[in-house]
Amino acid sequence: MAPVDVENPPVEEKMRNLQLSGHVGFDSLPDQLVSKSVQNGFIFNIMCIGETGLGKSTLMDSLFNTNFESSPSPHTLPTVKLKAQTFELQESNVRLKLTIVDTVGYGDQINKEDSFKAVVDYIDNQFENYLQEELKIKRSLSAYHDSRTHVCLYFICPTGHGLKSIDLVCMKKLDQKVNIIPIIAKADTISKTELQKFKSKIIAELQNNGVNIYEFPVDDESVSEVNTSMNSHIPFAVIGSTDFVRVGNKMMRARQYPWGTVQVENESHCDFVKLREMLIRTNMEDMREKTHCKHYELYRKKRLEQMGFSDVDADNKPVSFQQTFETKRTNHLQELQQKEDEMRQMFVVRVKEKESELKEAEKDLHAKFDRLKKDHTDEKKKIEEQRKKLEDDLIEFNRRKSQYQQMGTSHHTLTLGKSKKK
Ligand SMILES: Nc1nc2c(ncn2[C@@H]2O[C@H](COP(=O)(O)OP(=O)(O)O)[C@@H](O)[C@H]2O)c(=O)[nH]1
Ligand SMILES: [Mg+2]
Repeated sequence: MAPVDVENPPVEEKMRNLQLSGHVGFDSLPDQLVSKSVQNGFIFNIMCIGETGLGKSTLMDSLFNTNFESSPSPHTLPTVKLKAQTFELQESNVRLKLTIVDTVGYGDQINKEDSFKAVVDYIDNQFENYLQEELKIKRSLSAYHDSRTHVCLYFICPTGHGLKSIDLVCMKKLDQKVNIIPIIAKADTISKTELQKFKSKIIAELQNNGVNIYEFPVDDESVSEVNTSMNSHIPFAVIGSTDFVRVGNKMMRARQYPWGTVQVENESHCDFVKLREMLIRTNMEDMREKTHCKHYELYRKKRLEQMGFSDVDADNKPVSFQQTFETKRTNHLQELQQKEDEMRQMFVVRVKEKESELKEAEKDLHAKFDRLKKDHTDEKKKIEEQRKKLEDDLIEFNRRKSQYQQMGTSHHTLTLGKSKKK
């Protein structure tokens, strides 16, 4: 058989089925994948949304059968804060980097209108961080700590009445961003018949308000049966506990009351085991995949469109990233050029204005100078005249003086006589 040119396959040739004459070995591909994944370890990020004291921390301890050592949060916080804690867990040879995000202060404010805002911002920020890493020239996605939220456990208060408006608003805001699994918290506080009604009411309310919650996938044959049945149990009614009681010869997580004991892992007591199976054993990978392929994809699309990128141009013709970039670059350069021209024109206008201003000022100065000069000449002339007059006066005075002196010597007696008369 002629070798197939892998890089330039003939376009019109259809895929053909060939029988192998012997064992080649690519049936080990799944094993290679498993071994690689085990080596890298896994990342899973859970967000717990629910009012303070609904048992979020206790449930996390119960789910992962450990003690995450969280301190109870007060009811007095002015705003909702997101607190993320990351833990390295290991079960046999599989390592799991688990991040638990807690919504501290959720529902504790008098005005609960903006409670969801901090949560939405947190989820968007994690998407943004991933997008920025993806857009880097030198990416290191394999070493990158992916903090995108894979699942959001929404803790519903076991009132028996239905959802609160804060629940509906928050879930509606999040349903395009994250896989939401609603759960009824502290399910030991609600009776069995009430619970069933409560569950149906919650589902009806979610449907009526168009809230899309996460559904366990039913397209994979190996899990479709169990997932279909589990989908009908949502919202799971769960119980958490940090206390253990001896059942037979095993220590079991349970809550003890004066009238009896509820076991966390007893399926006739609550849905805890169902939640654990679905969340960790069966669908963790699906949630990771949906986060990447559905929710992140949507975020990425919106953000790139915001930045002005698109797969098609105004005429609906496909454009490449490169083309868009080139167009943007040309537009930008044109804009710059235009701005520069504008600035140059403005400069010229300004210079002209300044020039005429200066000319005006020069003219004024000249006029002032001429005026001053004229004043000065006038003044000088006046003074000159005065001086001349003074000189004339002086000459006249001197003349008169000498005249008087002469007269004084010739009419001496007369002068004396006159003075005697006085
Ligand atoms: N009745 C009942 N109480 C619970 C349950 N889970 C937790 N609690 C109790 O609720 C209180 C608050 O729990 P915590 O996990 O700190 O709530 P968080 O503020 O949501 O993290 C503690 O006293 C827990 O013992 C439950 O399933 N049922
Ligand atoms: Mg807590």
